[in-house]
Amino acid sequence: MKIKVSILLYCLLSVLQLKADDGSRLWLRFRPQEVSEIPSFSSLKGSETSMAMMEFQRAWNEMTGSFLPGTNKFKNNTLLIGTINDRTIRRLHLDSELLEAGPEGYIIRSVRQGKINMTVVASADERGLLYGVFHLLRMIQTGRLTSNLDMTEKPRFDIRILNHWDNLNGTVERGYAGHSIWRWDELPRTISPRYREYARANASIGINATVLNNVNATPDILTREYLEKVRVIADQLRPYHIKVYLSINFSSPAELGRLENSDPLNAAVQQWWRTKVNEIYRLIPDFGGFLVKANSEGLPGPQDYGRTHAEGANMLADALKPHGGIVMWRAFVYNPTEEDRAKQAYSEFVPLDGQFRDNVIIQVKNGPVDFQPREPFSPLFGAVKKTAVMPELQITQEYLGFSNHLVYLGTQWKEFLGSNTHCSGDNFTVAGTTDGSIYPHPVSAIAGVANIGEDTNWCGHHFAQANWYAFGRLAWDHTLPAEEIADEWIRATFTHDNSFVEPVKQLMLGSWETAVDYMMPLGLHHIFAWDHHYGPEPWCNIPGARADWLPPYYHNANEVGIGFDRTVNGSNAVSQYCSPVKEKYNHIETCPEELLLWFHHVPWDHTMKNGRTLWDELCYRYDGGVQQVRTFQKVWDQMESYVDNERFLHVQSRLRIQSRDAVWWKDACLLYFQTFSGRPIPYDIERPVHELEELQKIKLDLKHHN
Ligand code: BDP
Repeated sequence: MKIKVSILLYCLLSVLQLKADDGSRLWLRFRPQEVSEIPSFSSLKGSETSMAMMEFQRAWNEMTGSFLPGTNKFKNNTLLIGTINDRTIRRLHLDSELLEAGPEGYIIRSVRQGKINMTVVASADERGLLYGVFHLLRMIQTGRLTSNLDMTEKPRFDIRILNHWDNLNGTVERGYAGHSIWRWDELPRTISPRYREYARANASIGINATVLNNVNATPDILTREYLEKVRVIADQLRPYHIKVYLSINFSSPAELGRLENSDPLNAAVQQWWRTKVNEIYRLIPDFGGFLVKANSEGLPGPQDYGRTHAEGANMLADALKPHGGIVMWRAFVYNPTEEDRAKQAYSEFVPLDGQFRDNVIIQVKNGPVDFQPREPFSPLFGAVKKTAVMPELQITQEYLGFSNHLVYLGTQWKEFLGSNTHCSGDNFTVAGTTDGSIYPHPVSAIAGVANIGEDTNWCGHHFAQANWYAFGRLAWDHTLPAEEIADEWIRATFTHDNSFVEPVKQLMLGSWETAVDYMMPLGLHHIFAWDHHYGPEPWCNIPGARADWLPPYYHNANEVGIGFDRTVNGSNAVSQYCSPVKEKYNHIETCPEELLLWFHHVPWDHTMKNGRTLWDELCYRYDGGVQQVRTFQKVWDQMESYVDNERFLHVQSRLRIQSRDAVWWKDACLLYFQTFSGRPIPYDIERPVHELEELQKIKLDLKHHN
């Protein structure tokens, strides 16, 4: 009877536990029922004050209700956590391996001393030790801890940085998870506990840097008042080894310093920056540097004074150099000229290669246009050789359904990072040309535009957390398969029960292609609604607006066909790629169908590889996307018993929105493009449920998202 009561109580408790999860703990969940198996560590040896040790004990406490006892005498199953400076670690003769792994690298190894088996986490530096401990914890969560561990890890990119597009008034540009986590109005006095939690979450996936404010920066961020606030945030993030960077406005000398201009060749301007940078480093000695959006989308820059991007970047680089700071200079530039927008960044930056200081990195978005659901890689990757280039990914889902749609981006980023540029050699992937392995530079980096806000679950959609996670994991090691990352994340975030893990993983892995299919299949791009970018508006035509901000510029639908001719007969954007990529994209027969309408204007009756006409294939792709989201709903509903109620219902309701939105996209695009193709929608696919005129009237008021 007693046993029965306790079993009942246990079941009740687990149900209650299942019910109570708001997602705020992200993937850092270590309660006994949340980890795969609690390891049989008997004691712990290491420096108690290190952050690595504290994190281990915090997790152990969550797992077992107590702390792992410290020891001076080794017992079987002792866990050793220490740096090269620890006597016990030194006795293991790992020095050369640890130095080789570098300050952020680490070793996790099972060692045997006499009759005693131990697990060792060791590093050359506290930073690596912390990453090593988080790796150990991940193995515990996901059931990968074994008794014959032998791994050495070090990050592929030196700087793994989040870009917050957060404004000083608390709004977040393209943010869909509530207000900014930086509470500028309360700082520096009030310190939100979220700052530490944010740093911890980032450190747990290897992120080591963050830009606090929007690339569309106001000069105010450099006032003393704001720098005092930045200092407090930096102090909060430092224990987790996260360095702070700031976006700056190029006109700051004129606007804040009241100088006559902000010309980078003006000695007074150069002096202003030097003084400002010195002030910053007095407050924040380990400050990382500046991120700069200049002469882009109306922002000021060196070209306002007839100077080049290199002259602008170098002026800032010179001011930062004595302190070890760097400049991340964005290549996201385009103007309403005759030149195809997709070509402009390359035309601007390739001729400047070699003119930048060695503490400047050019930050390039993954695609040549702008974070579209699918783009080919930007031709700047591989082409710029003498200057360091860093990829910029968008974690926040500006063009992928905000925080309403479930879209796992690990697959998109893998496609991009693995793209072969063929510049200078056969195996010159985007990842290889940026991580320092092919073109060595003093520093390598990768950035992700953050999807983090004040929402309890941090990212709006519970599954959007997976994209934050995947960014960190890929920045650490871009060779990790998207599938493995999804697997880890699901086990850590939800449960390690395979009946949940497998179907949910498949759903995640297919979710990006699904979104591409119901939004912009076959290389279509930039056909979303004006301004807020949510929902379809392929017809959008705002009188007086720049052509390259309007969808018809990109899809060019007419009676003949659809797509942007970027071949040698069209805008010739293909010429910016190295051979044989150039030829592959140029010929309609060899151009991957996923990018067909990106590079070609294709007749409606063009025969696709599967024998369908282009028009029919377009219809089947849109419909396929819709059907896939319906499948996601079915899969998710079957997962009810594995997930706490709160998260289950939340995801369920978002999938309903996604399903309705997918139909909206499909109907809008097919009914609109049908006005050009004049062909019927194949009769075996679902019929439209909207009228085109009705869809064209939709005007969402989503201004607050900008
Ligand atoms: C676009 C966004 C805009 C950003 C810009 C950028 O719509 O809000 O300011 O990119 O990256 O995608 O600078």
